[in-house]
Amino acid sequence: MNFGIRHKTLDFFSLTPNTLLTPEPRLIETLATARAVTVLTGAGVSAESGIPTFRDALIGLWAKFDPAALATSEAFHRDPELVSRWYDQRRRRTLECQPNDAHLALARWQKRLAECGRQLTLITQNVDRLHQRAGSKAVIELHGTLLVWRCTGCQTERLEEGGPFNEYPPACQGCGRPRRPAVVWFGETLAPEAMAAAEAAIGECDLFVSVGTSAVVQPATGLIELAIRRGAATLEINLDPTPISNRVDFALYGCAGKILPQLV
Ligand code: BV8
Ligand code: ZN
Repeated sequence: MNFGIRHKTLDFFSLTPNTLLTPEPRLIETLATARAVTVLTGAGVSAESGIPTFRDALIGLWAKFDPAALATSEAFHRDPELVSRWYDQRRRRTLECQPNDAHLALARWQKRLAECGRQLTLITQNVDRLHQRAGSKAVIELHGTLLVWRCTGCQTERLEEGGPFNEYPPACQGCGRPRRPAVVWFGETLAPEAMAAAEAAIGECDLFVSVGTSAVVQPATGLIELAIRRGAATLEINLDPTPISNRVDFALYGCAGKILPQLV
């Protein structure tokens, strides 16, 4: 669906609880008629659940580390205890958090579209599984998840939803080798099946929505470029403008937890 010249509604406003969203009629029309919606989320969609965005993921004692430096297999091999402690602290914090109104609105939207023979595919860069806990189905996790840990030896994976490990890094019960979080580190390639599913969803959507991402990390950001090139209608919902803000058809700025429930 192409609107000829790309209209840009840069509504810079911060939604307070009682501010009603007044998006332009063409956005309402696009939302109401879209047959196949593909949504890509980033850390900003989990911010209102109390999970720091990736840029702020280093709070307290981690403040002295650069996240991209810790989120690498080199860092894990250099200091497996430090890196596994950082990830386990994020895992346990994630388990204490609840899905917020943005997660719940996306799950409701997906359910509502399915009930009338349309579809919403959710692709996430997040590793917290809050979309799934909010009820979203068939979530494509581009960067894996903190909640599954994988043996570096026999590759056995196990869902970890309990308390702290008794040693760092935790050892594999089968072969004794160290286990790591089943996330995609910087410098590691994304799971081919996740990328293929994401590219297919972008290929068939008539509306693409980017929510809560700084649109910097590759190849996830490449998916946004693909949606723009394909001519799907494109909407960005974010706290701040990003490198894609002047290329999308519609842009709404504010908290996803306030904007999404009103849109849906
Ligand atoms: C790869 C798991 C092949 C780990 C993560 C091409 C060009 C340039 C660089 C590269 C390139 N190709 C590869 C690279 C290198 C690298 C990369 O992209 N670097 C970046 C920094 C430039 N990519 C890779 O290494 C990828 N692998 O391509 O393999 C290869 C290999 C080697 C060399 C070349 C190619 C792997 C990338 C995956 C890394 N793993 N996560 C972990 O979590 O610890 S990514 C990690 O960062 C997070 O998962 C998250 O996805 C990402 C951060 O991005 P965002 O989600 O956008 O979060 P961010 O904090 O940045 O932004 C939050 C946004 O929300 C903000 O804009 C804010 O305004 C907004 N917000 C805040 N609150 C709210 C809100 N919005 C709405 N409401 C709110 N309340
Ligand atoms: Zn093992």
